[in-house]
Amino acid sequence: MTFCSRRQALKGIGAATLAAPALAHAQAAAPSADAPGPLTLWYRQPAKVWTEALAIGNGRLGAMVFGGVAREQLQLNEDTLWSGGPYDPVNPEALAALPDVRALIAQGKYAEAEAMVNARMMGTPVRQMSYQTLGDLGLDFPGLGEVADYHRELDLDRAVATTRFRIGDTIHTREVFASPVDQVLVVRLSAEGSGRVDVDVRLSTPQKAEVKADASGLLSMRGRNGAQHGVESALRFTCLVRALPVGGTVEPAGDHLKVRGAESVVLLLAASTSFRRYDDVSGDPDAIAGGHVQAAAEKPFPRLLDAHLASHRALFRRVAIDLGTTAAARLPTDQRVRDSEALNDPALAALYHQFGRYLLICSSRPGTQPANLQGIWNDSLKPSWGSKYTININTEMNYWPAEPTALPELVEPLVSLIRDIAETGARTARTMYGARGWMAHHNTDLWRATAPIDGAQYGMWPLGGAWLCLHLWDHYDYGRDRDFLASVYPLMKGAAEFFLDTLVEDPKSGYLMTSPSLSPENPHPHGSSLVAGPAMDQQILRDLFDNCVKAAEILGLDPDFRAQAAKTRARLAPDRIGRVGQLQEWVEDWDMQVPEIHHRHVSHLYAVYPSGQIDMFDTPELAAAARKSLDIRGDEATGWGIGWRLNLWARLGDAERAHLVLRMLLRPKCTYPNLFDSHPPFQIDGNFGGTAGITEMVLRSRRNEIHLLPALPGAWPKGSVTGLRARGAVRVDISWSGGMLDQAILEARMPGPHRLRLGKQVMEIDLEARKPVRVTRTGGKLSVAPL
Ligand code: FUC
Repeated sequence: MTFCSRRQALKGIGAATLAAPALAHAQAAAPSADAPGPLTLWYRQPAKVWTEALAIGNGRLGAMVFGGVAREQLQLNEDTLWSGGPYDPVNPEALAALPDVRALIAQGKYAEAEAMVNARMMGTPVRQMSYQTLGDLGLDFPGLGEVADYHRELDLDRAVATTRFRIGDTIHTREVFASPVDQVLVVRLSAEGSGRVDVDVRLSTPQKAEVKADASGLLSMRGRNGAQHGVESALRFTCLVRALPVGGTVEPAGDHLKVRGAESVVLLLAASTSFRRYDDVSGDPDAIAGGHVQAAAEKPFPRLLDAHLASHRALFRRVAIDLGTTAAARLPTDQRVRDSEALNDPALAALYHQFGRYLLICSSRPGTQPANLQGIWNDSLKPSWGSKYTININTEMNYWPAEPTALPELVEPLVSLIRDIAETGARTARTMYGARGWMAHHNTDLWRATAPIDGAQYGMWPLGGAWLCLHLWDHYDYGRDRDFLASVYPLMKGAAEFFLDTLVEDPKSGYLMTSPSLSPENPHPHGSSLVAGPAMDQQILRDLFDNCVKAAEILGLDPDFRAQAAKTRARLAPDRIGRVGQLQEWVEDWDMQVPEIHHRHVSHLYAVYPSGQIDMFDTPELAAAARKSLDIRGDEATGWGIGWRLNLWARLGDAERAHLVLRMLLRPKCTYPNLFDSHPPFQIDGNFGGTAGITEMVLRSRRNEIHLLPALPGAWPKGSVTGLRARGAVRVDISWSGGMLDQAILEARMPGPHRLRLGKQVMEIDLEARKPVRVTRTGGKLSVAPL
């Protein structure tokens, strides 16, 4: 059952009968026998604030659905509506300053180096553009009577938000979805009983725009984006709404549409901007939005819904997860979050896992923009951190769940972004550093800006593009599509070439190092963040050079470059263990003297996760040092910081600590009633980090090793997961009980050798293509047999 049936609604899901305005003080939530299934977020009152509203999206169009009764609000987004227009922020003065900055760093004059970077190397402007709201669809329902049996929900399996309530003998149902097939938001308002749907349909926006309803019954909002930080406005946008009533009338009323006396009405909303590429804003938003509305209007509602469901489920249903169910699962979602520290609610972790997958499906589909700091959901013109792409952790974290939770297609927008910044970043590499290849600093935006921003202590970090390249390799490694690898290899090579040209030799050790750089965004004890060769840089570069060498070998290309990459990799500084046994964040052993010992970033632990360079089995001393560093840093952090810690504890094999940290992530401090991750305010990376971390607790895939149940906590004694992916194109299903493996099914798309690990047992196996095997424990021993 996906939402309460009509009969249940009439019986009364909630006990109280409430006048619409009184809904804000909804009844206390008791467990409900009629609670929807495990993949549904549900509530007994409308959203009062944005972080209670429910997110829908088709990758490009997004809406936050409030579920109001007399006034429904859908806050709208279109993923290319950002401020500004094409611009190049690279500061041509930077190249001349570079040797001086490097010299100051080499002399340990970090504060002076930072001042010089701020004065001579930062981007112009020193900020990037912001992702912005499109506005709101407002639905006013005049003359509604007393409301009973209110229920609203978001069914993750259908990607439909539904609000349902009774007035007298009439059940009012409002369904909203964002179709990835028809590129429209679809709203169906219906009344079953003697009542009818009367609604005034409005569009509004804080952008500069004009709204009007024409004689044909089309409501339109046309406007321009705003200028920001001296970058002029260059985008036009159009949002259109057509109302299609059954058994009623629709007529224009100046700036809105009036629907009266309908049994039901379908609203189709389309939106577009003139954005085509980061350097091309010549699109025709009227033609695009008009085309979408017109095409959708020719299809009856069931056809629109069926196409939407099929497209969504083709992705969403690839993975199922069951971590156990307790009575808490029958509570409304807001109460489960509110009481999560007291409740034993493993099903909330499973719901959170699937919610992350849902959010990725809704915010990143082939052809759309990648999921930004808020996915696609943002109600502001000036969101925190511009709701852009912070590539010193946040954008990468967004995509951590994509490969292991079987959503590889959704990485396409990130790959496209990397292609774009390889172009803009080639200019930055040349102009700022006099180097070949391409690079990006710690942020980018719709216009693919790659210069350092925000101030030296955050922005002077040249590894943003290099880290993103890990996702190119991982996409290949999980799927083993050689053509894909061939298509992205030039991007990886270009990223590596930049460092071949810019690494400097440390006069003391002879190691090659990045300079200037920093360990994001952690100030060290010498009055600055700037340094040469922080640990994370070396770790990212080891991955980049290794992956370039492997890719070139697979593709049979570039023997000279391969040799040079391998030689350079060997000259990078190794990871070091410091005086309290911690993994050093910098070349110097400064970790215990930093101003912020509990800093939210854990950059030097990149080597543990997402990379696998440091590992309990292959490098136990370094893994112990990483553990020490994580302990020193502490588990408390902002949402994404906790999300990263969750993955790290799982990788380090500490199931109970990982579970503790997951519970911290699910607290109201980090999770809003609508399950959005709090920074605060909202930042989506923690959601994705949470999904990746829960996955990491049950399946670990590193090199050719498949580690079953690597960090299974006592709180999840029985459960199952199906459809996960391991490296080497392997599908993995696992079920367990009493905290022990019952069975795992492995099915590879490519033949290949794998190492299977469960507890202390290790087994080498060869998987044949499309010949699934069953893994069991018999007499305490692993055994593998054809299925
Ligand atoms: C990084 C983090 C901040 C925030 C921002 C968007 O700079 O340090 O906490 O998440 O990105």
